[in-house]
Amino acid sequence: MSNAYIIKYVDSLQVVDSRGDPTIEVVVGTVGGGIGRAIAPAGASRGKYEAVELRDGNLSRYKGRGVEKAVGNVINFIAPAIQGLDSRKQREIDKIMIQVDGTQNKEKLGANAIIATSLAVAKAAADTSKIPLFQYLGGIRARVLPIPMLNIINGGAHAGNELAVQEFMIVPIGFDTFSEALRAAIEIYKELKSVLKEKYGAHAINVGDEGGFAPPMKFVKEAIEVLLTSIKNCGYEYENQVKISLDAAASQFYIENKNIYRIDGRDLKHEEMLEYWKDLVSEFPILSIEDPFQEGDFEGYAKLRKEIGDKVIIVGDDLTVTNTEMLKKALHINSVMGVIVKPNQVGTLSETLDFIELAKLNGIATIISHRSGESEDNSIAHIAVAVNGPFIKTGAPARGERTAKYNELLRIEKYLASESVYAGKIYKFV
Ligand code: 2PG
Ligand code: MG
Repeated sequence: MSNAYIIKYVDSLQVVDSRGDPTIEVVVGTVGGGIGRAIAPAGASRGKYEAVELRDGNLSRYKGRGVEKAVGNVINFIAPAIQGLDSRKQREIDKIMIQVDGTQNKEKLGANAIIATSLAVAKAAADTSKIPLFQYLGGIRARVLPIPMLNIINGGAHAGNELAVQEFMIVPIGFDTFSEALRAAIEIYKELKSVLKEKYGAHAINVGDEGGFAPPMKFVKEAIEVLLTSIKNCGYEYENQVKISLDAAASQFYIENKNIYRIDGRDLKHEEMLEYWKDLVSEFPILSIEDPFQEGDFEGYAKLRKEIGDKVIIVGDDLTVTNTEMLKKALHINSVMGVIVKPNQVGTLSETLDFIELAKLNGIATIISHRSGESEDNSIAHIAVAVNGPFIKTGAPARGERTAKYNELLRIEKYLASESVYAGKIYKFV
């Protein structure tokens, strides 16, 4: 039994994320000299049932957005509880943090403190073994490079425009390798810039939180049409090569006291919203729609799935919040065909992997995902390959915090060489 994996120290500090907000970094070191470093991301369109991101609330510093309490929690409570343990005992370590926290939603220590530690522990163990994180997590099975969903037009809570739908993504499915798929996406992203500039003027090429353009548009169809034009101008086919995915993030344009959805300058009742999605799907080559209704509406998702599930993947994000209990509820009434996986929504790596396992066992597609507030941390690229895809969503192919993930996937593909498989080649699309 080697001592090399024993956790020697756990340290933490406040760093800054891609939106200019403070966030927490945790560093874990093992006796064998392994080092793991992880940074918590942060969402803007957060689900109601996500684990709690602890912020200081001290308005005289960082307008209340500081995470010094979370940093203190790592140093004062988490470090003493896990130092001296074997870093490979991920489940045990995650359980200890859950116990030390003692709340349902990790509000005491903060899910940001816990997830950064949980990921740093895994990275420290991988580093001690001198193998990449994806192999440490996935072993010899890990070899499928995920299909990227690239958000190249930003709306909703991520942009200063009038688009109700939050994300308009291109999905390069019909390619032989991840790098070729990414190449196509990059070409389309650059083409979109020209198309937007020509049609709407220079101010249309400003970007939103995830690196996609945030043009002054109001209508969902308008955004889809410029995407299709850009795909076509690049010489790609949109039925078999590059598809479109949407994240409606509908809770953001749902007006609860009136029970309506405000989209495209109209107020739609539930039934009308359902018809809206049906029409859109019959008109455009849409691969998936994430959060088409507000987050409490498990039945609404199920109804839509029944109507259009033979054509598109209905995806839960705010609905399922990387939480196995929520996914069980969704499975029970057939609400979703795909789920977003965000480690910080639940707060530990082992709970994230359990969620992925539950989804996979039930034939639900997993989309490992970034948050709108990100950093150079590339853990999700490794998790996506560790669990063999099928999808990853991590923004536009631009801005360092987004390219950190794409670049890591390029490195992993090169590392795996002929062992690697692109998920687009083996995934069966609806
Ligand atoms: C989403 C995410 C990531 P946020 O809704 O899927 O794109 O946004 O991190 O703001 O919740
Ligand atoms: Mg979402």
